[in-house]
Amino acid sequence: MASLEVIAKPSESFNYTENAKIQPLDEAPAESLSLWYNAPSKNWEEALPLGNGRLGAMVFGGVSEERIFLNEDTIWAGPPIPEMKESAAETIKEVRQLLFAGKYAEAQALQQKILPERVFPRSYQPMGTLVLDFGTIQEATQYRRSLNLDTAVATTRYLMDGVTYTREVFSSAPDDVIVVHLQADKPGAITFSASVDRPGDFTVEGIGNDCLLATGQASHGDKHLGVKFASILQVNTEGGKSSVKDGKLSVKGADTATIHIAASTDYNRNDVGTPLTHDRVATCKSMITRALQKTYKLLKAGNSEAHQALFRRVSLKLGEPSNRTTLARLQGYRKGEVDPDLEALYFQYGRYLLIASSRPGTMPANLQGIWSKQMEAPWNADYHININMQMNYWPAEVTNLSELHLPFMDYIERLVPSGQKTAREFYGNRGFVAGVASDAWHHTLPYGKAQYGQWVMGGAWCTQHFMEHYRFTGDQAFLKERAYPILKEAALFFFDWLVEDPKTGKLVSGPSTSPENAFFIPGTRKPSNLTMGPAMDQQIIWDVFTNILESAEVLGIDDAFTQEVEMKLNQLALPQIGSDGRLMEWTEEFRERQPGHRHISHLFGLHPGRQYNEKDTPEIMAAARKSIDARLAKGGGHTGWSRAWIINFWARFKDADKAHENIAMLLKKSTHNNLFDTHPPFQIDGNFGGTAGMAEMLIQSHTDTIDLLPALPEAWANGSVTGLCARGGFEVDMTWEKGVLTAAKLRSKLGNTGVIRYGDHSVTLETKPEGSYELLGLFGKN
Ligand code: FUC
Repeated sequence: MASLEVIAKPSESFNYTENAKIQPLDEAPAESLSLWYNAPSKNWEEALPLGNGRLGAMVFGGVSEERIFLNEDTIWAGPPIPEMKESAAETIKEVRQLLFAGKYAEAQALQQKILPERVFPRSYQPMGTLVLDFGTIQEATQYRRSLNLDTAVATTRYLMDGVTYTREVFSSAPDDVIVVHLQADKPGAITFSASVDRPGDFTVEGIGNDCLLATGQASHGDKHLGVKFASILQVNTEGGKSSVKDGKLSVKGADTATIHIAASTDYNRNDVGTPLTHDRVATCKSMITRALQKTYKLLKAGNSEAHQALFRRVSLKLGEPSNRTTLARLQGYRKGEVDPDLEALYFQYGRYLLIASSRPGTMPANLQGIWSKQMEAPWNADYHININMQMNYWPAEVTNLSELHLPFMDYIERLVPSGQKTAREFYGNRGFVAGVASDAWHHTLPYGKAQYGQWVMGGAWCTQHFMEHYRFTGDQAFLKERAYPILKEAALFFFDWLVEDPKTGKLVSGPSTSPENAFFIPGTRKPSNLTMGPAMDQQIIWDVFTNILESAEVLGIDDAFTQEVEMKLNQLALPQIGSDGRLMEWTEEFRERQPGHRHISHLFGLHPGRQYNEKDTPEIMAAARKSIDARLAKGGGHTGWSRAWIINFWARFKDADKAHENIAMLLKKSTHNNLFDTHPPFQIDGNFGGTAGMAEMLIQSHTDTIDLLPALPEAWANGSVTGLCARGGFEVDMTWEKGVLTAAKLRSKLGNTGVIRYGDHSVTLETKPEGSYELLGLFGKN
């Protein structure tokens, strides 16, 4: 099966029909950094996401009924995972000979024979759906629902029968509970029943007169028995009464009601084969007890404070806020209206989503962050590492959320033991390897069809993130204890994996694919995928090797290993420019089966790599530009994440208007009404890649220079940004008018020397730790 195939069950409906009549409140919330709507969500893709990194909620905001889809980030259906049939070491030698001899079909057929089976589905799954039934079909006026990105609270409010109802929901990081608070401006007006359901293994029982206990296990029917979980929903009322009957919780005549939701699972991230044995119910109870020690006001304040400590590090102003609903603006934008403030909102939404789906100690953000509605999510909502999961983390460092990068790196380190086993037993190599995708069960064997499965670069690509974390933070202990060791593991694999191309004597990787593209075997109309030395492989290996040499220098390491890295780097084949001037995706000038393919893998060295830039490799930059032009001319960028990647490419080309054109395409074509990215279907990588791309237009630091406003488009003529980060431990604030920088301030965290460039001006600045510098006056002075 091609990895592009999406499994969706037509029978599953996530639509909501509102039974009450709704009259909108057409007044924007006071906080302009809000998504807001004047009607309840009609479907999941209009609902508003909340999360504390672990517990996710999608709030529909209905009046006759509230629906809140709940997730917990470790709820995954379980093994079996792909299993090894036989060692590939000997076969691979033969496959390589066939590929060098141009016998592509034979090579691929042979490789296919030894690939483990794909096991599908084995999905990340929902924890359940909470339904609050208000039993009302009357008219609600002044209706508005919103998500405040600054406070991380979703609010639904309306007027009915002379009573204003307000419902607030948040997922608190400090208190580790989801909180749903209902209030009315008249006493005794709150009456509803609450139930929770899940289309899978699930039991609900009442405890006392204010609690529901829900327990279950992720699975696919009786297969893939996975993570067991418990969840407690406890309601606290002021006035009125609560009762529990037949798995339903009822509240009658209360002044306020606050539902606290806690969850605990047996997933053991440190040893995934050995589930945790703690008492999950008792854990939930103690979480609820702790939460109950705080008033609602305190819980809410704690949630917002913790969120703002991260969120407020960066501000971005690109245009004037609007009084129209987010949906009206998006609809206008889709028709061609200019709305830079909506783009700024989208940028901040990406940061909001990262804060909500990835916090130190949680699972990393998966293909859907933490928000998934289906028991069989598209691609299992897994951890695809042939671009998607990496893209999730592209905004982390530059948009000042460095610590949120950690769950990703923790996870990659947890793959290492499995990746070492795969290296040793499947490939007969040292080091560690991980391929196209993994999941909660840490499998690393290649699997499925060779066209996507036979690719050994996923883990190595992820090691780049460790190096980038170091470059931004300057954390030498991290470099020594975490970045260098994992880079070394990746390199050891390549030492044994690379072979000499008999034609050139250069070292090439293979058998491998250029994700997930196909070419026609020369002289035939037969598509094939496997080759030796596809451009992306070579560029990723270049990245790993050069990162090692750079860190070895910082750490003062010079040994047999680093010498071998240097030797192999010198012998590494690097991508060539084809007869048509494009950067070649493969070592031969094959005809591509899909010239507009969504993966633009051979431009890795441009972004997220740093191999190519105008100063050092102008010819390659020109060739890369031809490659991207050709891809776009043939319909490239048709998935959300592909479009987001293209923004980043154009930013690196410093082509501001092309970058902006692609932001517009992302928002017009690949964005749901709740601003979630759509592949289609919903996939969160495009949100993160879009945010990263916008940051890349405002600041770049992947070369030895910090570039201010390297790709400022005409559409953003006036604006300001604070708190963007640059490599070397810097933070930058900028203001510009009519496209010209009018103020720029740099804060140095580490006291490094920085070379800062704006247009044709550049300055070398010696800094002190914690020093703050106005830049504009300095340009032209040295
Ligand atoms: C990659 C892409 C697909 C999809 C999947 C989850 O393999 O090729 O488009 O995004 O990941």
